[in-house]
Amino acid sequence: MSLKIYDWPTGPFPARVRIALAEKGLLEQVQFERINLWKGEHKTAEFKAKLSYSGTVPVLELEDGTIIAEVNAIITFLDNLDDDQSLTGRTPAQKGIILNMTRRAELEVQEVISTYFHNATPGLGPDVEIYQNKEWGLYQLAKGLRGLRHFDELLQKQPYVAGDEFSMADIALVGGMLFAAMIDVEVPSDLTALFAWYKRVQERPSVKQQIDRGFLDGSKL
Ligand SMILES: N[C@@H](CCC(=O)N[C@@H](CS)C(=O)NCC(=O)O)C(=O)O
Repeated sequence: MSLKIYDWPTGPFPARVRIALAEKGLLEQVQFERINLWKGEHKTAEFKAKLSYSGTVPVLELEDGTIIAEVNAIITFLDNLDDDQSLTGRTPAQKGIILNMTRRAELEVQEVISTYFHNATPGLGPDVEIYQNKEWGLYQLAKGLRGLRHFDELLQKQPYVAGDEFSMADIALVGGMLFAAMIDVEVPSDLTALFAWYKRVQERPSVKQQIDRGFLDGSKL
């Protein structure tokens, strides 16, 4: 099987798909094609028509030309290629809880930090950021910090974001931590359960590889 991913190598959203690929032993089967976000290649009419109407990466293309965009959709596809749905849940209840907690990690952490980046910082530059609202961006940053505190409280009671096992929900929270690091959002040091969890998930080669990759191209973005 050969898979193609339209990618931004330093991006915290594509990093989540790389973690899932490594978990499923599929990293070597993927060809990555770089989309230059600084040049707005993800906002062209062609990209939106062929790959993702939302104008974001990553996007997966299968051998037969089938397109799957959105991190959770891509991870769900990858997790269903074998008989062990280790990332998205093996029982109906696990599937529900994992999706619930994955969306929570996105809505309360990664996506709001991303909104802060695109609205209250120069983001991807004036050619790409055609509308910015600094006040909204700062409001979202505060929400993201509250979200991290919520996950710290949750992780005082359970080892992983969706319960006893590592899952797609942990990958989503790692995405939030990576985004925070990339744009220098400081995670409060008193969130000790969150940091203990971050250390624990880095015992997995899939996660450690992504953190050790650091930020490519010599710059953070
Ligand atoms: N909801 C999307 C979000 C993806 C996303 O925001 N990706 C970033 C790359 S790390 C992006 O394409 N940003 C460009 C932009 O928002 O202009 C998903 O889960 O795939």
